[in-house]
Amino acid sequence: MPHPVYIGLGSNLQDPASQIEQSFQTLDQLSQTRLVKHSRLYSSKPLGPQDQPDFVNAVCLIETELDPQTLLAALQEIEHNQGRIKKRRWGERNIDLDILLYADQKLQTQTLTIPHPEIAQRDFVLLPLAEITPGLLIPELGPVEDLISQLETTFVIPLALERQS
Ligand code: ROI
Repeated sequence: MPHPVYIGLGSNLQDPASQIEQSFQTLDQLSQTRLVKHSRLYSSKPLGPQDQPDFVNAVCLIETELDPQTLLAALQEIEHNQGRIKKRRWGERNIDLDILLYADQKLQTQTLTIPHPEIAQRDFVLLPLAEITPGLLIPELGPVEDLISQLETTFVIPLALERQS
């Protein structure tokens, strides 16, 4: 039985929008996996050092038969194949793929924590999540909209809108 899994995508180097689009495609081609839907692309102010470009963020829902560790390895391979550049901690990168939620599983290993430990603090994750699955329940934390309402001002804007302004 395939498991529903939410993936967060982020990029702020080397044509971020195409980096994200390319990862959507690759995820859909992954073995035992299909892309169910993805959010719009969002522009967001960097969390961390401010002397770096704005990010493009998105999330997608996949269905996969890969277990969490195998999926993590597959995501790392996608990052590697897209020529993952990561300049510094909390710094700029050309592609970042995070497992946000894996069905309703909770998991904590050396390399992987599910749900993603920062999910409740990251508007650039929560807003696209609420777009594709309104009312999504985050294990232990509640509906995604409640988490969004607890965050301060947001600098996360759908990319097409930002380009118009
Ligand atoms: N900031 C934003 N806005 N979006 C990200 O995806 C992102 N990813 C990161 C750090 C550098 C912490 N900041 C980010 O890894």
